Amino acid sequence: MESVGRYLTNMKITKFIIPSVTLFLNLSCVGILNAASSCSFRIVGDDTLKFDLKEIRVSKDCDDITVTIAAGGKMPVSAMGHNFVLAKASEWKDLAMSEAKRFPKNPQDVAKDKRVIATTTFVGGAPGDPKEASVQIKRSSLDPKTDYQFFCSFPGHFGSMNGKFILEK
Ligand SMILES: [Cu+2]
Repeated sequence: MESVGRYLTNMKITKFIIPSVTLFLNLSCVGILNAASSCSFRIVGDDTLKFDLKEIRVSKDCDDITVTIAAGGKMPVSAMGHNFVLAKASEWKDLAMSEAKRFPKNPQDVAKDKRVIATTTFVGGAPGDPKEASVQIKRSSLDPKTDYQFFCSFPGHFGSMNGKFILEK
């Protein structure tokens, strides 16, 4: 009889603990998702030279910004690679043209240009290609009075693969 009593007590505790833990986990997940969705951006580049985002709006509450570039097509990175490069709006076009001429496949080479504020590696859609690449940017390292632009530095892509990077005030 004693063991039945203990069993019933355990049942009561379990019934109380499990819903509490579940509620806590749900609340935690909502918190994490909200924080992540406002400061993390995912851009998909496809085989028709298009990004699915034409602008990125960064909330003023976000200091740690993450941008992920993802391959949405099937073509290989060597023929249809995409990356995310951030530059000042006043400098991005000249930068894009010089990068297209040089075509550095190594993102460290892109970053050597002083006009590059942030860059990811190239992604591609063929088997074995990196499908996603991310970069972190500190909002505090940017000037809210300056206009910024992002683009893909693969030769021939920047004309259609670009967008505004807006710091909300
Ligand atoms: Cu591209």
